[in-house]
Amino acid sequence: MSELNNIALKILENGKGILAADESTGTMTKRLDSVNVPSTPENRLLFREILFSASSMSECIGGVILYDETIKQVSSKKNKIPELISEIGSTPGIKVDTGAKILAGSPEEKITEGLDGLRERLKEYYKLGAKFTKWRGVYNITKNFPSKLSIQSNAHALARYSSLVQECNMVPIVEPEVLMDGDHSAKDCYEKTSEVIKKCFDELILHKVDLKGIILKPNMVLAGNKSNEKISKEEVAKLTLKCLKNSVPSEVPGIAFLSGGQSEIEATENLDLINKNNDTSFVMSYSYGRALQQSALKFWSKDIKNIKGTQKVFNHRARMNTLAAQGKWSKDLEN
Ligand code: 5MM
Repeated sequence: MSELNNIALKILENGKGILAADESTGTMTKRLDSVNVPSTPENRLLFREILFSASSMSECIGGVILYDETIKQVSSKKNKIPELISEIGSTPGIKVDTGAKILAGSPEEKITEGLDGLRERLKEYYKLGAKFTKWRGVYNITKNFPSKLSIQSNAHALARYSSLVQECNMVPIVEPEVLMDGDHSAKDCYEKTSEVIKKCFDELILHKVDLKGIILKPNMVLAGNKSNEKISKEEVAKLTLKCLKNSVPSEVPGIAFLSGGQSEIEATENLDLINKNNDTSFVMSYSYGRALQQSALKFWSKDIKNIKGTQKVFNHRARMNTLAAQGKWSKDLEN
């Protein structure tokens, strides 16, 4: 099992983070629609290949989470995408859940599906070159939610997924995302995130998952995006660290935050403050989707042939986040 621990540590070494490029076709289509680029398989590949061949990939991006479509595509230079990622010095990974669906028994909540046939799919992804995987559970905060049912059933699914992934010699990223949508307070987010993460680890342990061979991908502790509460960056870092210190077993080698709808700068600034104050044994890095890609996508959409320019925008964001993952970022570096 130490092999899995090595993979997890390598992905997050020296401030490296993860590029979450695993948008399903539906989500990627929304992203491309928002910048008026047609969502064709060719365009989805073109944008992603530009990122995967950028120079920051070898210094900053320890792992890339792919979607089923992308892991099977071939680059413009006729390289298989996982090979392109490995050759540049990063690690290919794959999203293996099949999405969040209505939770029977609590229809306003979601349960993530994809366990049926997972063992066989994992073998296929492993052969295609994947070294790690991702599964995301989602939870909403309202007066009555997340319910015990959603907390329990998503934790169970994350644990069954993780156990199957380790059986296939890959590192599972465990992503329980407590959404920032809503008017809840940071205190509510702190409490619910703690409860959700603790339940995940209860189930991971029950399913005999080797905690040294996983990466946890949690949300930061934030006030809801419709809340009037003004919480400082310092408070976000303090509450996030306190939450993780109290709910994550010390064997876990690494934590890679999702950005969850924060702006690019917010996601970098919060990560930096978390690291400047990190009094835990955990590596605290990033596994960002939107917060790594937004500006690059916007730039690219103006001229989809401008590869160098797009890579420059992406390289900057990746470098800023890698500095933040070491607590070495400052606002003046943005200019
Ligand atoms: C990249 O987006 C992933 C979800 O895609 P689908 O909704 O299409 O399945 C998502 O799981 C992502 O990996 C994480 O939420 C992190 O992304 P953000 O944008 O929150 O950093």
